[in-house]
Amino acid sequence: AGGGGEANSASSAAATPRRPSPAAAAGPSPRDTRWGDTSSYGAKKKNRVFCQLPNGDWALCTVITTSGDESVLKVPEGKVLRLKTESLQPANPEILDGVDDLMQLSYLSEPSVLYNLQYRYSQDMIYTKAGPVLVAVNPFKKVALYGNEYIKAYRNKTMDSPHVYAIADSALREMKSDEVNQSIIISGESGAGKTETAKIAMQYLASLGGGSGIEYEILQTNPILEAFGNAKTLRNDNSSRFGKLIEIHFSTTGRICGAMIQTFLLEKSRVVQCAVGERSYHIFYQLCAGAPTTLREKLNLKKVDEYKYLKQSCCYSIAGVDDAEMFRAVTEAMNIVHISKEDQDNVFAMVSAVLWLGDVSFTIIDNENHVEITVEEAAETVSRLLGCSIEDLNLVLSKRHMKVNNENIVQKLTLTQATDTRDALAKALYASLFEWLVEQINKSLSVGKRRTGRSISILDIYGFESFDKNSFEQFCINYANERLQQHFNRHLFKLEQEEYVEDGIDWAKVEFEDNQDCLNLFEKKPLGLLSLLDEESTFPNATDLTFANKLKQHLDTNSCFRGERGKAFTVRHYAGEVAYDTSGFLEKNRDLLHMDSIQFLAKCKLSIPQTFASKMLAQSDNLESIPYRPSVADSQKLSVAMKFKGQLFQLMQRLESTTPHFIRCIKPNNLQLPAIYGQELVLQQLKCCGVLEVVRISRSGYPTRMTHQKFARRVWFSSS
Ligand code: AD9
Ligand code: MG
Repeated sequence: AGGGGEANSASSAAATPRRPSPAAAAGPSPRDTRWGDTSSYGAKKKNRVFCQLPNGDWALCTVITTSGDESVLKVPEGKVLRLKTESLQPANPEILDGVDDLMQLSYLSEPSVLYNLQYRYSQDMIYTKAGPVLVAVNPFKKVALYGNEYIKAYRNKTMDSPHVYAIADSALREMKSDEVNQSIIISGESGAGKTETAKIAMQYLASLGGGSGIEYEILQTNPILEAFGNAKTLRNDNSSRFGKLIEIHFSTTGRICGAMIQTFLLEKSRVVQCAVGERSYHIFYQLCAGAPTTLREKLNLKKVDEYKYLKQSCCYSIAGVDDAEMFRAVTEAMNIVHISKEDQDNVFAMVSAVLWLGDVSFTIIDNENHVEITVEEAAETVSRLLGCSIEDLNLVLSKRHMKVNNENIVQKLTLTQATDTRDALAKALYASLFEWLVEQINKSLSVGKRRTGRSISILDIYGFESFDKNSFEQFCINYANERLQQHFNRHLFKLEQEEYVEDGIDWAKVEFEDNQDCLNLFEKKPLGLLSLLDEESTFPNATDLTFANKLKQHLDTNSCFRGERGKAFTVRHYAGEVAYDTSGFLEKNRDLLHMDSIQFLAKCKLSIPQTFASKMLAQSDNLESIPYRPSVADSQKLSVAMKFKGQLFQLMQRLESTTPHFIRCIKPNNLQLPAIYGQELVLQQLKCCGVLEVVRISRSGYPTRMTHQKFARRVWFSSS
């Protein structure tokens, strides 16, 4: 660790004028506490140590005797163990048990960090500081830490233990005092608690900055976006299938005056395809369960287990969730954000149309497997709901217009092609609906002329993902996480250390994992993952295999890349290696909606898809200019990966101009159950999100810095 032990602890004590911490009371100055430093154990003959149990967990135990290189230990359940002394890790003195900032620990080893978090977790103290970062361990149960009393206590500073409220409060204060926009960046694995944490932060801001009434509207956007963008997955019963940035705007007097929401990469495929045990988007189930009789009849709703799209995953309900009740909450929220009754009817017509579209079946009409739609209840309902003729529906699903050698031809579709077209249409309908909803919400929350330019943004975006099988979605998500990790690194490590050097502070550099190489692997032109993917996506004859081979050919010397057998490749991410299977990469990246489908939607009477398609058509003037996509709109020229990259760059730019506050959510078990703390799982997440590094570097650094001007201004304000 760095050299500035004593000076640093002094500076941090001065910077945080809070009640004396257990660490300060205990006295020991946090000197050299390198990882795995066991030397001090033998030297100081501490009898409180951590030993590793056969299952790999660390346990706090007491040394009974030490002879030679072995020690006899008493482990928690009273059992006695004999272990090599060198395998033991010194534990902190009892007085440091459960300190609220990991920086206060004398021994900063992995077991002591794990133990401290676990100690707090077992007492429902789910929040802990790790230097400047807030760590939140998901309790998977109601904890008595929220509500008006707590909000008041944090506002009045009568409470100062780590909390999302405290983070939101600093953001608010710093926004006002420094006149700089703020951001709260929440990350963590699926199910770690990001969305809940974001809502808790929003509640605090709404409560402090409220008054105009718009804060209530802002809070009500949550149930709407969750209904349409969240789903039950194997990891989380309420998993967000999109990334979200909400920018909350404040007036000069510090009142909330509006908000703007940006969403990232909704997982469209879920609408038509969903793994066993998971569900599609909540709204499908909510509508079927909760629609009042008249609506039910109008939309010809069936039971959820009667729709093909919903049936495939054999999962219809979520323990403890009443979909009918949720439906009422969602419609109420829509009322509050001024989505008119008529628009709501259109929204639900689309939801029902998507479900029925999945049930549209085909009849084979010749021996080449060409098809026509079967005219029955499904097709009839879809055409009625969308406001199109059965003939048009049949045409769009069974034929395709192509231009070959400058001649227009009509191609008949085979069963597979027709089914794919149908599913693509369902996905496009749903995606346009989601986009439309976000647009409406933004209109309703728009700041307009009230804008003062001051804002707090909250980012709730999917964390790093590494599964047995990783596809295009994980590829994009993990790329986003590399970008965010760099932002985190830059703020907490790089900029900080560069500043010390600039200020001429005697400073031993602390090493941290820089992920620039991995980002280069993704972003370099023309030989980076994204460029190569795009290039390959433009070749009509390219396949996922030719893409994989291309990667291997150009990137095999890159230290962050490894070609695998067949269609796979591995990327060395900051959070670990991930093997991607390129199956479906090209198609998902192109994400084409055929021109016929766009024209079909533009002709429909239902307004949401109609407007969406007309917009796409308006943007596409020169179709011939895209040789590899004979019949798509220009607006689709940009591939999914490139669009996403553009969004990310814009996001990073926006975040760069803010003061960031980081919250790292930790999932203590994969069972979504309270009171279970899996050390290995927690440790791996702490490593992934850089928490251990942050503690190490912050402790050996100078946690609070201010310009002279800012300092003077603060002192002047507080004394006047
Ligand atoms: V995903 O990437 O969207 O799949 P998140 O957003 O990280 O994921 P989420 O916020 O949805 O996770 O939390 C998962 C579940 O944990 C929630 O549905 C709650 O049941 C539970 N949770 C999370 N945070 C809290 C909390 N502070 N108090 C109580 C919580 N329960
Ligand atoms: Mg979420």
